[in-house]
Amino acid sequence: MTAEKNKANSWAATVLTLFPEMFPGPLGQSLAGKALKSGIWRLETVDIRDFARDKHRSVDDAPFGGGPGMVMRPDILAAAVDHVRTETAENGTGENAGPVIYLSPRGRRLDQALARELADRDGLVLICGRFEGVDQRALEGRGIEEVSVGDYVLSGGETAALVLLDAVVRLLPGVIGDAAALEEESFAQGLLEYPQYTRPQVWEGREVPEVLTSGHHEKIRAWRLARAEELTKARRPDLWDRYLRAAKSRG
Ligand code: 4GT
Repeated sequence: MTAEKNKANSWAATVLTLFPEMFPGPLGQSLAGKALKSGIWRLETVDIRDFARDKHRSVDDAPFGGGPGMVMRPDILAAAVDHVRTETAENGTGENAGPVIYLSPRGRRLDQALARELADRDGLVLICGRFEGVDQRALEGRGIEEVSVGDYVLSGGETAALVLLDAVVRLLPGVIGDAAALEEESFAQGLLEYPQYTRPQVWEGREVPEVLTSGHHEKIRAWRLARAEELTKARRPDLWDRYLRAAKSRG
């Protein structure tokens, strides 16, 4: 496969934002950063302000009905979305840009299952809101989906987009070199991670659980599963219920 074809086929994130300099930010480091440099995924930013038409390049206006703050204009945002969709349709690869997602506390909550779904697409178009958010008509008019990274309020969608991209990019084929690391996660599917230990074997009088230094791989596996189950039951009864129901339906 040529480098050109490889590039055309790599997973692509397009981020629409008023702060393009926030990207790749932390995703330029470590695992995701290496994968970005090696072409496993591509990142493009689109400055929403480039689609403003007046001399002040304004992208927001006061909310109809009154109230505090400003709202992102639907015409400017839609022009930016249309530009991205037209570009990906015309780039000769026949590739789809993937779903267009507005990061918002109202959206479907991001979890591992959603991260996997998104990693299986050709890419993503992410819209980062600022101010009091975007005009509702832009979301409806362009069939934009919504995803939330959790039940709290952020001052902008950019940090939410970085969280989503981190969760998705590490699932792309070839990003985590060690296949065993991903397999280990699926072994513990639906459970919190078991506790980890490394050297020194005794630290401030605290010892590493003996089984972990025993070399008995089956015992280690059983110990880790028991700890993962114990932790999940105690700290995340919601996950524990789901885990039990999944185990029962498997029989
Ligand atoms: C929370 C989330 C998010 C915000 C979340 C529009 C203006 C939304 C500020 C933005 N807050 N975005 N994606 N929990 N704030 O995902």
